[in-house]
This record gives sequence, C-alpha cells and structure tokens, in this order.
Amino acid sequence: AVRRPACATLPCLPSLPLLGSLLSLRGDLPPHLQFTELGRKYGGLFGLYVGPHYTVVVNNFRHAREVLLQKGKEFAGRPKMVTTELLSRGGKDIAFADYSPLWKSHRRLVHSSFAMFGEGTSKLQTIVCEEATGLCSHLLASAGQPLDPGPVLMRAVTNVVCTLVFNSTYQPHDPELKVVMEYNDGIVQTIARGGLVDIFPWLKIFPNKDIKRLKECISVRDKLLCRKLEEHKASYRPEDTRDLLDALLKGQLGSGEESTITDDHVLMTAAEAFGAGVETTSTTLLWVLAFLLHHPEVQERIHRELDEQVGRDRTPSLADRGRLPYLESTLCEVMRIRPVSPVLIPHVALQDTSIGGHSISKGTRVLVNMWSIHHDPQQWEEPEKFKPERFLDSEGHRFSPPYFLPFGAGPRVCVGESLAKLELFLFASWLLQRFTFGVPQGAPLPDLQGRFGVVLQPLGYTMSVTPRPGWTDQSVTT
Ligand code: HEM
Ligand code: PLO
Repeated sequence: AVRRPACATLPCLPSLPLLGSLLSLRGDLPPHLQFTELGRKYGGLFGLYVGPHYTVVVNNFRHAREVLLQKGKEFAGRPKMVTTELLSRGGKDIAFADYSPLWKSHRRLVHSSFAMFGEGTSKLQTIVCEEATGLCSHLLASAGQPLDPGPVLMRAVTNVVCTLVFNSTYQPHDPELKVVMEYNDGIVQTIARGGLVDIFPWLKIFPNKDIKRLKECISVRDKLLCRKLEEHKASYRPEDTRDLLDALLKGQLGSGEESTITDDHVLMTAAEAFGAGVETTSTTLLWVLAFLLHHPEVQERIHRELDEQVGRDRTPSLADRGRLPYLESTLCEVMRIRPVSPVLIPHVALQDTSIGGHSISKGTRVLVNMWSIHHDPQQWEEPEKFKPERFLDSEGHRFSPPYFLPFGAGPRVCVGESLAKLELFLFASWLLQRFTFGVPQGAPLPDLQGRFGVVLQPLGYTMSVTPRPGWTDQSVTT
C-alpha cells in the first residue's frame, strides 16, 4: 500500500501508511545532511512523508526565497509537534505558534520591546559589556589551564538574556542559576532527539521516559517563571518598562490586539526568549572558538585588525562594527558553515499555493534546508572550507550575499537577529582583543562535525587561554 504523493509533479520518497518515508531515511544522519544527500538523487525540491504528514524539502536558494520571502505569508504557519506543544502550552509562544492575528500582534510586541533595548539605546551594549568584563576576568583567572569554554560562555549569555527578560543577573554560584542550567539542559536533551522535525514517529524517538523528563523540566521552569511574573506584577509601573516582562504586561494592559494575550502567553514568551537567547548565542560562540582553534591564521588576522582599529587603550564598542570587517566576516562564515538551526523551524502552507510552479496544498509542511543552501557549490567557492574573506569585497568591505540566511527571512525571520548579532560582535571583539585561544598541550582539536539536537552544537572541547600583551593584569579587566 504505497501512498500516492500529495503533489503529483514533485519527486517523492516512497512512503507507507503510518511509517511515512521512514524506511527511505537513514537514522544515523541528522536531517540537514540527510536531505542534502537525498537532494542529489531527487533534486533540490522533493516530497516525503513524515508519518502521515506530507512534507516538502527545499534544498536550494531560489525556492527558499519563494517560500520565505516572496510567498512568506502563505508559508508562515507552523505544525503542531508533540514536544513543542508541551513546551509552549499549545503554541502560546512565538516560534511554535501557528499563524493567527493574535500571534502577529504578539510577535510585533516582542519585536518592538527587543528594539527598545537594542541599538537605539545603549542599554543593551552596557549589559553585554558588563557580562563580557566578567567573562574576561574569569578567562584570565583560568589562563594556563585547559578550559571547557561551554559553562562560562553559557553563564555570560544567560545573564544578558536574564537582564533583558527579567532585569536580573546571576552570580557564578547562585543556586537558581544551577536550576536554570539543569532544566534547560533537560529540555534541550529531550525536546528534539532527531531535530525539531519530528521526523520519526514520535513514540520511537520520544520514549515515555523522555517525555516524562521533559515534563518535569518544563514544570521546574514554569514554577520559576511564575514567581518572576508575580514579582513583576507587584512592582510594575507603567512609566518604567524595565524588561521584556514589563513590556508584555504593558501590552496586556493596553488597548491594542495584544491586550488579549493571556498570562500563559506572557510566561511562554519569556521562557522562549530565555531559551532561544541562551542556546543559540552560546552555541554560535562555541563554534567561533572551535573554528579559531583550527585556524590560528584567522585568529591572527582578527588580532591584527583589532590592534590597528581599536588598540589597547579602550574596549571595543558597537561603534567599531564598521571598522572590523574581518571579525564580522568571521562571525558570518561561522554562521554559514555551521548554522545553529540548519533546517530552520518547519513551516506550513496556510493556503493552496505553489513552489517553483509545483502546486502545494494547504497544510503541507515545508522544511527549508539552510545547510544545503549554505553549502551549495553553485553559490560558494569551496563551500566546505572555512574562509572568512568570502564575505569581503575587493575593497575589504563586508558584504552579505542574499543566499546567506542564518536567521531565516520573511514573516518568520528570527526576532532575536539584531540582538544576537550585537551580542556576538561584542563578546567576540572583547575576547579577541585580550586573549589568544589555542589547543592545550596534548589535547585534540575540537570536533567540527557537531551534534544535532534542537540546535547544531559542537561536541565539548578544551582550549587554552593566553592573555595578549598588555592584558595580563587582573586589574585591567575590571
Ligand atoms: C527563529 C536563528 C538568536 C528568538 C529563528 C529561526 C532561525 C533563527 C533560523 C527560524 C526561522 C524560520 O523558521 O524560518 C537564530 C540564530 C541566532 C538566534 C542563528 C543566534 C546566533 C535568537 C535570539 C532570540 C531568538 C537571541 C531571542 C532572544 C527567536 C524566536 C524565533 C526565532 C522567538 C521564532 C520566530 C517566529 O517563528 O516567528 N531563529 N536565532 N533567536 N528566533 Fe532566533
Ligand atoms: C532551547 C531550550 C529551552 O529550554 C527552550 C527553547 C526555547 C526556544 C527554542 C530553543 C529552546 C532552541 C532554539 C530555537 C528556540 C526558538 C527559535 C530557536 C528553536 C528549545 C531557533 C534557532 O530556531
């Protein structure tokens, strides 16, 4: 009983009822690599069945542009998935909520409150620089010993998001921070074993013990968030928006469409900003350091650029962004070669429409394989090579080609994009102004393949930290 594909003109993987195209998929490959490989046989655009759900995979830029930008609104839906429904109380967040007018105003509210903390004001910069200072003195204290950069980066990034969402920060040994790290870790490990794609029948991939652990972690998270929300309500003053929670409360009390968002929406949004803010940024920074350990010549060139453009007498600031094109290109190259979200979040067609002239019916799921777009040899010369200078033009200015889309594009583009870029720039420039990162004696180079869970992460590694001339004294870092 092989199923007839929903779209007659598109190639489709063989599919059985219930199992969908499972038998044609390889359990040992993460979805982005699997789809890239299948693309060689079926072409850049093909269909498959994820259990009962007809799903179209988009492997090339031309079709991705159609889905995300030209027909962005038609493809702005999200599927219901077992674990993300649990995570977001049935889609009361932004990322996993299906399209609706309420979602739209909810998203706009979140976006504008991020903008409020963003580049216009210097508040965000102050927050990040404060954490960068703390991070640098921690690194200086560990100079000479092998260091796992994961936990220290995680804490710095957590504190940035914490200030933004709750207007509070954690000291290194705060027990609440430990609780946050633990529940977050539990969610990351259970929410998306095979990626966010729910590609295998969920009972197979999410054994009950995982669902149980996920529920426990969510419940710990929710208790903590509820407490924060109650504290905020008690001290809320409309004239002083301290953070994202205040901005959401203000929206709730206002007269716009967003005034119908519930306390559940407020909680889920805070949880998501927190989760997204921490997981993506810290992972990207870990990839940056991993690639720099592999490419000391890139690190040297960044050092040179920093020495020439910033020097030692002051710390880098956002105003230096235009002056550090090579550093910025390195960050882009890292996000190209290892996008943290290689197949984005699944999209859904909200109406009957088409991709590349093939008709697509309402409800079809669409997976945009950003990995294959970022590794397409037709667009990128030697796509497997790490070459930051590919983002520089002949005059040394940075440029960003249209097929470089680490944050997605269109109505579902990442809401944290400018926040993330700002953080990456400030953390990277502060760290590299002061330190040289290397491989500890006898230790292996970091693995660059990574592991795909909810985001594409590098495996754990250790590095050595050496202060650069002029930065050896603890007193200069405070
Ligand atoms: C969505 C990338 C940081 C919040 C996304 C998507 C990508 C992405 C690819 C999915 C787009 C789609 O489905 O078409 C990244 C990268 C980051 C980053 C590469 C950092 C390097 C952040 C941060 C936040 C954030 C810091 C918030 C504080 C969100 C939210 C969505 C999202 C709420 C869902 C948007 C929607 O569905 O409408 N991000 N992100 N992200 N991101 Fe990010
Ligand atoms: C990370 C673990 C948190 O505990 C919960 C959470 C919320 C939002 C998710 C994030 C996790 C992973 C990265 C996601 C983000 C929304 C957008 C972002 C999926 C699961 C990306 C990169 O698409």
